[in-house]
Amino acid sequence: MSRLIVISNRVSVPQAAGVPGAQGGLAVALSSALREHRGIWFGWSGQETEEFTGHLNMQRNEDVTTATVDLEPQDIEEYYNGYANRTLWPLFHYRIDLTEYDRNFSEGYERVNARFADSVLPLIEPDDLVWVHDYHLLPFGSILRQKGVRNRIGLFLHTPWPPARLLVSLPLHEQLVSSMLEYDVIGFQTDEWLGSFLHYVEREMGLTVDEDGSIDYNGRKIIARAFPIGIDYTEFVEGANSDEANVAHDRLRASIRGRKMLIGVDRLDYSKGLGERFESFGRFLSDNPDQAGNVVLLQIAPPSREDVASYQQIREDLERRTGHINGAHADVGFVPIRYVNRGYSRRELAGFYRAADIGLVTPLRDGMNLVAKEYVAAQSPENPGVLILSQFAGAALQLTDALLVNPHSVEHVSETIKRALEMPLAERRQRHEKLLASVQNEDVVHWREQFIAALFGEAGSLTAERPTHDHLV
Ligand code: ADQ
Repeated sequence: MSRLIVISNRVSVPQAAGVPGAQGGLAVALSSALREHRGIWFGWSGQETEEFTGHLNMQRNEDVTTATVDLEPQDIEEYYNGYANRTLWPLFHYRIDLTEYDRNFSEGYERVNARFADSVLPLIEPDDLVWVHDYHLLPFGSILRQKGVRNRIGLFLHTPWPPARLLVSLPLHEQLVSSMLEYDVIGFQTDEWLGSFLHYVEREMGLTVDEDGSIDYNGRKIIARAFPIGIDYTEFVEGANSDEANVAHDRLRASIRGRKMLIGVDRLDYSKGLGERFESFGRFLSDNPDQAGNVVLLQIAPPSREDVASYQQIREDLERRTGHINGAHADVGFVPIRYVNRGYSRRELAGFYRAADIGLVTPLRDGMNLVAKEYVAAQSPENPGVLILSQFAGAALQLTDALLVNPHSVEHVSETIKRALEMPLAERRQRHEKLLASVQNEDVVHWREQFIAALFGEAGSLTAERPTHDHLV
């Protein structure tokens, strides 16, 4: 069996389930794949060092080997805060207004990708499968190729891929995309992002895309395909039935005193549409004075990327909006928006989801959105809540039985909240049953097996000089 080498910006050291703050579904899924394949997980430690040495910090936890390196402050500024989070993240979420182009950022990005490649190179053996994750590492595969690595290498992009008309605003866009064509497999969350990518390579690069979606490039065939990510369903449901989840559920229900509750859980990020969500809830309260005092929105939003100015602005903006809406609608014993900036364990979150009558998931653009799937998985089938989901989340392509909304329209979202609150039990159950089947069947294990099978090499995707592997999975 081939080993699996996972490369991602950050590495999550495996922890036992149930530990407060234990890692999320992706980390759990990757850890179990690494365990099965005797693999290694490589990435940045999250730590700073004065001078980059490439020293690998190797650890073994719960049968998974992790290898991390520290980065210099300039690397962190230009690669992580710069090109990854000030250039690619906003551009990939269709926010060219927030996209910053700076040559130092792109140089830092290339430099850190090369440093990562140099560091991990001695760990790669000829038969290993290499699985690279996300927008931080798009050129990583091409750098490994330059260093003579002939292994199968795949990339999975967790974010959207922007339409070609937006992507061409990125200086050196063609160089970036060409570097991605050194992978054997390129995975996207949905057919929509895949379609944008294929459109770009056909129209901007003049390449041929075959019927099966594979791209002809320099005599090789690259598989480009959608692999929608899911949650670790089994682990999540187990957590949702735990004592910790029940305590969190009961505590929250008691505190809302028989009112109806909506829940939002998101990293504090402009792509999540939190400002628009608060405005929509405010509109709902204004349009339905009979409901004022009976409905609460709990928004959990842990801060992220605090060194980037646009993230500081969103935080201030949300505090202002919360104050404004609460000021207009609160009463002595009632505050309509509970806005909380901290993390919770996955089990507590599951209890909170179950306590909520409505899951309000309204990103302006999202690669997938796992919160929507977690909300569905946490509901009690006898009395499930209603999922309101943005049509611009990747998850909307699978969760078609949610109430789909345009998050930019405060009227539409406000009316949909009303509809969800009034939805009869029979309809809630019917919708939930279908949503649950999708979340359960297309879980993270399914995702990872599909990707690894494609990476392992489907017929026609291996070139003659690459080793053939026909003994895995
Ligand atoms: P994110 O943008 O981080 O992920 P999402 O898919 O919603 O978005 O995942 C967030 C995760 O963090 C969820 O598992 C959620 O439970 C957890 N979380 C959020 N707030 C929390 C809190 N306060 N305490 C504890 N846990 C919290 C990126 C892409 C998404 C894509 C995922 C996976 O932007 O589109 O779905 O990767 O590919």
